[in-house]
Amino acid sequence: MFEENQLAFDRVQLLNEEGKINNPSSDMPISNDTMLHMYKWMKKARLMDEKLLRMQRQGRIGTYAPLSGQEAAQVGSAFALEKSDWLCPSYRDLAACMVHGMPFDQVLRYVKGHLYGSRNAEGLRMLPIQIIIAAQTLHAVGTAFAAKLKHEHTVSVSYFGDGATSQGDFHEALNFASVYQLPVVFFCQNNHYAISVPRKQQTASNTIAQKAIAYGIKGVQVDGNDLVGVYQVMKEAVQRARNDEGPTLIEAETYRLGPHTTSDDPNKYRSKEEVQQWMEKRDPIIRVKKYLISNQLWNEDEEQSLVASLQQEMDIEIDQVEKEPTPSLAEAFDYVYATKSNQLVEQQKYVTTFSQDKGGDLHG
Ligand SMILES: Cc1ncc(C[n+]2csc(CCOP(=O)(O)OP(=O)(O)O)c2C)c(N)n1
Repeated sequence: MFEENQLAFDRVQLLNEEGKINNPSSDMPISNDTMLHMYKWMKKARLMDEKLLRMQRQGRIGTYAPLSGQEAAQVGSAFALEKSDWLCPSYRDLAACMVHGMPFDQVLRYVKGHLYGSRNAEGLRMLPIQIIIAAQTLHAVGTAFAAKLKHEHTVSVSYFGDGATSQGDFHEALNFASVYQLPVVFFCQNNHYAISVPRKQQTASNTIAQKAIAYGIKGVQVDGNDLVGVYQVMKEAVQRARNDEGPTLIEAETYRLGPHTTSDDPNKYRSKEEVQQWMEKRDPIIRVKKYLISNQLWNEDEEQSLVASLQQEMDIEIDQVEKEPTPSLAEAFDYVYATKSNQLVEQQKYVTTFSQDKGGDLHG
């Protein structure tokens, strides 16, 4: 008979809230240079998030799902991947997508709802950003299964939230990956809410990591706001997968500072005090900055010039993407299937004729 307390998990944390390493005598898994590089990515992600939120309010992009608060989880984990690994993201994982190689101008097309916003550059091993909750857990299993059959040493990573663990897809994915010992890392960002449903109402299990036990795979719980801890557990999980030692479920405990999307008001389902606590004490960016400053690797002048140059870079790219012409409606039929069905050919013909009747303008 299993008791709940037999499933206790140690929560990995290397860099604490004060920006100090918990066990300074142990080897740091990241060099100082890499840490600074990762910090710049986290900063870029935060600034991008704030910018996109403002752009949504101005009606320049569509519904947006902010990632602020989850930068350590996304940047730390994506840094542990090789470019040849597969990334299967959800709508909130734009920082992980960018670290893996999605350029900012493509992020802009995606958030604008541009027809080609989900078309990845040649060679980028990233599946289209998933809105259907937990579907990407199965997609990662699919790419990992293919890699195994082809004897490729690539790993597939699925990014999803705590809410996704209530979907059947999640359980099917863990089961299949475990039975076939596939090279997959299931990376759950437990940000404590699925829209307005709190983690406690999502599952009665003590942790999400413990769900791994039922599937016979390794489970790890990590402080998701600790860049160094996340990197370390992810690196180990990726290595295990690459060595044919099977899948891992990682629970990165983090917090979404903003709304679920630009369509909801989080004040309706959580207290200001709770948010404030996470912002002041556990912000993943502040913690890394403290570490860098106290180790003389960074200072306020450098911070200011980084912010200014990132803002400028983003503004230039936003301006360019906003000037791009809107694709025609007829093009929307071109990439649905490799070979168009008769019905699609017909519809495309109709749309093209209709648009010519209207002088090429379908929007007027
Ligand atoms: C299959 C499916 N059911 C419901 C929805 C509606 N929906 C959109 S986001 C969301 C909550 C997801 O929460 P979680 O998995 O914790 O991810 P988070 O948004 O916190 O990153 C739901 C239920 C959906 N997109 N897909």
